[in-house]
Amino acid sequence: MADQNVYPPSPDFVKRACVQGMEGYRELYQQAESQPEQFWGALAERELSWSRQWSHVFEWNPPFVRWFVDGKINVSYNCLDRHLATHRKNKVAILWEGEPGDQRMISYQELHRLVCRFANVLKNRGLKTGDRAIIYMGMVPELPVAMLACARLGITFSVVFGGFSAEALKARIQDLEAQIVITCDGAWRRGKEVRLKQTVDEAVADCPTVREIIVHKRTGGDVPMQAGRDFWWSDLEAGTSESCPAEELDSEHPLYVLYTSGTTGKPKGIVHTTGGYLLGVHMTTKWVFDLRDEDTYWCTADIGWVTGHSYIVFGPLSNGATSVMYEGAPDYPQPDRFWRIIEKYRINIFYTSPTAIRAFIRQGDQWPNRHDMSSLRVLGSVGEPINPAAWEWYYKTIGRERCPIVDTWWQTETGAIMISPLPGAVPCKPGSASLPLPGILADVVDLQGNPVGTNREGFLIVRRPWPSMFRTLWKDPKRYEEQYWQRIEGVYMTGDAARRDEDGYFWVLGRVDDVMNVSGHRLSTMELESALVRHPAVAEAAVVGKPHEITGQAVAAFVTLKAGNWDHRDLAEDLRRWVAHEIGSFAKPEQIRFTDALPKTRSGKIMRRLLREIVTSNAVAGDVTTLEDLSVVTRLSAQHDDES
Ligand code: 7RM
Repeated sequence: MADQNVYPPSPDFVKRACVQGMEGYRELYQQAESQPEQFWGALAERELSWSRQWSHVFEWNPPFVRWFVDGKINVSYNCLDRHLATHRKNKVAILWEGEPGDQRMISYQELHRLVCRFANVLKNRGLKTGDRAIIYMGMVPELPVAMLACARLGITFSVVFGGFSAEALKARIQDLEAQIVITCDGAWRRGKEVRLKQTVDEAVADCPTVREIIVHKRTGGDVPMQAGRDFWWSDLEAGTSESCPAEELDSEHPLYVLYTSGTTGKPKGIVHTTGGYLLGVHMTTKWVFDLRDEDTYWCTADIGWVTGHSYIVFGPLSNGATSVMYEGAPDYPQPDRFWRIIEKYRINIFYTSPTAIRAFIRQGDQWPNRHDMSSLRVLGSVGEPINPAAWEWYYKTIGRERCPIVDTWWQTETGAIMISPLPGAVPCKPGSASLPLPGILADVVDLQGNPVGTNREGFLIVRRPWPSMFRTLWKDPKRYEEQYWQRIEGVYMTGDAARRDEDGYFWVLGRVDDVMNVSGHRLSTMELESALVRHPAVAEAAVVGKPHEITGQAVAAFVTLKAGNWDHRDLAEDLRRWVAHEIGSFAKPEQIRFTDALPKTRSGKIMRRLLREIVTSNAVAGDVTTLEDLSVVTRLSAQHDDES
């Protein structure tokens, strides 16, 4: 710890920054803490366009909160219409590059037109405020167009990541009781077509609420269209009006639901609403990325995850930024695709994940070194803790020691960035997300809610509601209350462990529950285990995260089999395919070990902690006194890695 590097912003950077120096940061933080109503009220008034003023800034009936009570606002209006009366009307809003190399530069005027026309399509199909849409598309501009069109009308949407299988898609459509699915024929990934419409067809077979499917043509692949149910986007759009007034929506109208893994097999529908969410993503985009009007900004996330919602679509567009969107894989056709994009469009702000960074490190410095990336000014990281070695590489090899790195800690639930350096204010320490943003009263506590001491490990919590926080779980307010607000009375429990150092910096250590993080995708052990035991050969399964150089964690599965004559090698392959089918390919176990028993406590709980030790070090050093049968562990530790 003692010889740890600290990187303060350069004096030049500070001079031009939106929040300047530690004094600037402290002043904002102090205002937000001591007078939250005035602080957020003034920002909402200055930064957003409302069609009706609110009566109260917030109303806190723990654990439920409402922000900008009685206010009326529209997210699509704030991301589009209000820029049309400014110098931004012909500015590029979405700068898109397809995987095959095609390009589109869509100005704010043009994006507004596309959104209005598609909103009219939805209206013509009979959809209205309060209805629900599922969006299952690849990374094409029509994806944000669909989101903004829904937002314009108050149709609550849920974007489902294109990597999810038909089963996973079906569960989300059913839970949301969606009337419509918006999709593409396919998407390009590493030169191959991912057939999205085919997956939708499989999924909707069991979804009686779905009346229609709208299909945007991206790949031109062969897709069967069911008459009366399936429609091409372009056919419906032909001849529709370019004008569509934005609905004046209640500040608490549900904007979207995003499903995320919890500790049970059933994914949770995180509900985000309108006014507070927009203010949160708007302000954090400005503060954290130090966004300037002339910047070209690129967040490499997929819009299927919250990072894409908040920091490709709503945060940047609300600020009138140029947001870059790339369709395909980072290593296609070669490992320098990202660096080519940075050079070609002179990207100024680049926001990616530790998983991606670790993959780049492995490919070698020759790939970034052959590109001119001097346009870069701010680098960002999100999704997992970034290990100091990867941080240093990112700083030197990508930022050429000129760019602050904002290590942004937040969650699907928090809606917006919570803990991160402000690049012109807070000195960076590699591996630490540093200090909480204004209005975020974060702390590290024990189970009684008492702060633990300096450098002590504890639960990361937040004491006060903030504008962009989720409001509830879709159709499950009870689970919302129990899971997030009652474990430690009266505070928001993040589910992460953390410690604070002598400077008050937060070091996030990872999840305290049984949730894994593979390539920045959240996966619950329960979800994976329930998928595995649905396979006819499997008796029991236990899944743990195994540290992985590139993806952070990889899925390791321990499986006991039903009686029968199984060929382990074939079966392991079959189980991987099975998981890909049940959840998605990203969830495939890297390692499957067959065993005759799982280590369990006397009360029958699988001791995943021991399995974690086994996959990490092939030995068990921790406490085994609650174990029912010690020989199980001895046998498992003696097995080799590839013994499947
Ligand atoms: C944005 C996002 C949330 C979980 C969170 C953490 C982990 C995310 C960081 C991080 C350490 C970071 N939403 N996490 N960012 N851990 N440092 N900068 O990732 O809902 O999908 O995941 O991800 O465990 O609780 S998420």
